[in-house]
Amino acid sequence: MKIGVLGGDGYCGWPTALYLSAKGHSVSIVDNFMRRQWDHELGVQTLTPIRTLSERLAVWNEVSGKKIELSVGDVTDYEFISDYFQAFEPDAVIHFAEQRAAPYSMIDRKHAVFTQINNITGTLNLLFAMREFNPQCHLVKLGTMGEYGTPNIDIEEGYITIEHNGRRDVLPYPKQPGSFYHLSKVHDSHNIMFTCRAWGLRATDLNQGVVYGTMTDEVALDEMLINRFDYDEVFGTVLNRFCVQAAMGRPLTVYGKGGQTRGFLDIRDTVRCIEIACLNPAMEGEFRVFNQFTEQFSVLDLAQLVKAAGRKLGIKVEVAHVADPRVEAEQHYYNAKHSKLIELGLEPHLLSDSLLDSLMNIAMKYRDRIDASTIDPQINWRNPRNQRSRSGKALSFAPTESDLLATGD
Ligand code: NAD
Ligand code: USQ
Repeated sequence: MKIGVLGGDGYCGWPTALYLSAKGHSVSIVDNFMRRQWDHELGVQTLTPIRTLSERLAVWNEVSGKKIELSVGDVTDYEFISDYFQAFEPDAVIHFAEQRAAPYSMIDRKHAVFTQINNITGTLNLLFAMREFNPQCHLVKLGTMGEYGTPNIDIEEGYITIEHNGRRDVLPYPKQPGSFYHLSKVHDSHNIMFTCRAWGLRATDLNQGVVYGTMTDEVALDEMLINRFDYDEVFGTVLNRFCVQAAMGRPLTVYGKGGQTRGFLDIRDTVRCIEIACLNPAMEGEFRVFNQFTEQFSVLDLAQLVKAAGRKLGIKVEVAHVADPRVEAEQHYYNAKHSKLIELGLEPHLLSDSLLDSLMNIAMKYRDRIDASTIDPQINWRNPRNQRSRSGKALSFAPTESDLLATGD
């Protein structure tokens, strides 16, 4: 298949591009390197020393004998994305290219506005480009389990059957997202669903849980292919953060009571799920939703698992309960369905002892690169105005001209 990987320089996109290329698909990456700029803006960096995208692509070409194309550009630029569709004519396009950190979207008004403009405009542009140039193309869109929030009933895969006043219908599952970032995904889902209905487009929304790990078979082929591994308060996801905190010998930052329960998956399952979605496309006019995770854990469960893994490596790990900077339920019911990808052939990599050991080993290996000042949570959901950076200076976010037009500044 000809597959476009939008956001192919990122944490999920890079290993996905390599995996699909290794499987013999013709892969083309789109990225505008915004994510590297956001790291500069916040003064944070990945634990693993990632190379420039052009260096990585040259090494992949050398070790695999396969070529991945690259188009540098912004998905929110309609001219760019239209040219891309006409030149590459993809069978499937995988859309990772969004601002994906909930804390980033909660810094202040500008970051909230930026996140929603970047994410929603990019997805809308894609939908229009598909309609105009390639209506048969299958959109594989990364959504998030966080779209559903934490309702006190089971979470279904996208739709729920409701009986009301003696009538019955299958309706989109209610959404109760917990940040401006998670809200952007809900808005995307609605736009995609509408265009499938109105224009007959085909799309799969992958409501992905929290991803952990960094290694895939392809990434492991050469140190220069190494993937990101974020651990800072903004882009670091919880299990990756806990492994780094354990390696530093500092107490694990469990927010609040730690009963927050989420779906999790190994990065190796992310890449496989994407392949499964591409190989089994949605039908014309269909808006399909898969819940993409393999196991659910509470934050406190994860902290205890990391503590046990540390003990095996001779590291004493303590668990701290820090005030929760987010507005979220700290104890709640959680039971989310996730059978559709398994039915299509996913064989999950579960969070076994050995996997946790290997995660801890990565954290130990790059321990010298850890910046301890980036760990503590400073972005507060309750007070998103007047936030200051760690240095005490105002955050140096540089909005683009279109942001300024859009926000009226
Ligand atoms: P990431 O930040 O590492 O990668 C995103 C990539 O998209 C970056 O390389 C960035 O430069 C690029 N990008 C962003 N906006 C762009 C634009 N307008 N034009 C072109 N490129 C742009 O994020 P990730 O962790 O790889 O996440 C990828 C997707 O998966 C996101 O949509 C995210 O919401 C979703 N997701 C991630 C996780 C997770 O745990 N990492 C979990 C669930 C869902
Ligand atoms: N948490 C802690 N301590 C920490 C960091 C996080 O207790 O040091 C808690 C958070 O309060 C939250 C949970 O862990 O309850 C998950 O937080 P996270 O930062 O790992 O994940 P989240 O903000 O939800 O976002 C990540 C990705 C996002 C994706 C989402 C999937 O950054 O792109 O959409 O996971 S989901 O959580 O299913 O919505």
